[in-house]
Amino acid sequence: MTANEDWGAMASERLSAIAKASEPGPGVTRLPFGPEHEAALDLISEWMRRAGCSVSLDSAGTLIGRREGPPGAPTLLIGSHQDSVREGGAFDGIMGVALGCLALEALGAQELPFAVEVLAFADEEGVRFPTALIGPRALAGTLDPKVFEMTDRAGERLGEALRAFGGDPEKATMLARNPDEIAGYLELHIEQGPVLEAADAPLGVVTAISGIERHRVTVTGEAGHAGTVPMEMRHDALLSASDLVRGVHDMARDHGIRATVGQLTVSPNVVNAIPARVDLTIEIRAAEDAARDAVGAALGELCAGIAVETLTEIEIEKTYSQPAQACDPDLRARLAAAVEAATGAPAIELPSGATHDASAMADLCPIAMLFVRCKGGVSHNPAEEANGADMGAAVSALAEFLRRYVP
Ligand code: HGY
Ligand code: MN
Ligand code: MN
Repeated sequence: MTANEDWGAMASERLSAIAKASEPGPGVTRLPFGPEHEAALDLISEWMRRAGCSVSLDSAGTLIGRREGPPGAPTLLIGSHQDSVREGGAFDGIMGVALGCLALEALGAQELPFAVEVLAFADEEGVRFPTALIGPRALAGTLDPKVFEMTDRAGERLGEALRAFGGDPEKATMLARNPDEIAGYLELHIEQGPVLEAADAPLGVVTAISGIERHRVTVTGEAGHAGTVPMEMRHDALLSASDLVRGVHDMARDHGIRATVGQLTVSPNVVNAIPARVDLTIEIRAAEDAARDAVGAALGELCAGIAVETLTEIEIEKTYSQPAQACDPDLRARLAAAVEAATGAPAIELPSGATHDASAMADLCPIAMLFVRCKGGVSHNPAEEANGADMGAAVSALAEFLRRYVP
């Protein structure tokens, strides 16, 4: 078998080549169902063929590389997403597809007692359309056909974009796999955080994937002249929103979870008028749903208190939620043993603050994730980087997992 560093070098080479399948500008911008996705499919298809797989595109736009097993044997799914955020990195998502193919390549012609499919999902980030995970949700049978009515910034419907790409919205809702035929789902992914680097560990086995909820907030005050209204008589929407941003931060910190006010717009947004209105988003994430629920429930009270103090009105509405997903203990143990065999060191275990395709695949089958060290913990950023040696170790660990695995 080729040494770790060879697989790592091949992974680096393939990922820098596919990074060019991007819109112009810093980093990688590869959204689903556009020319960049099309270009990426050609490269991924080649990776899959070199891994001994037959290649097909399913109706939800997922590229599938299948390596047959014995008749009637279950299928082990390995995958991640081909899309990126705008001006993102070259590893998030696509690295999991590349390493999955390389691990199969590393096995050569070795027969396995199960079939394997490598899956390149079209859309995990939900950047182009206000929804995500249509590929894994189609396989899990949890896809809501209403999402095909959602539109992107240019007004194109998701269903139209998918059909133009070679998919089929109607058939996509009939892709649900039979759980009895699926052994499990493994996802290799760059950590996107600083934990492995701080522990000087190349790889980590994920314990659970955080749940998420998102809220839309509207703060209504009163526009006024910046020079004539005394401070104590103002209904300043931005002052109120600032108290809310600080309150959300402190509450999350005190509850040991993560909260982000990622979007905020002020109106009328002029230098000499008191802000009349602020629209903002609050996103909270936690590896345990109870902690997230507690903070989510307390947001209403926080808003009410601030509204009274600042003489404004605050409306808050939950717009999205996704439960935390525990990784399967048996797959985790097998992955940890394979990591130890490949690296000579016990695997670090850690939760995932980011969500993944695995979050949706958990509705179909047992899931497990293997994290690869992330330089500086930087992700969703052109500087995102996983090094060749660590990726080589991940290929060897996954190949070792496949060699040992008996479903
Ligand atoms: O938001 C997330 O955690 C993922 O990167 N889409
Ligand atoms: Mn991402
Ligand atoms: Mn990702």
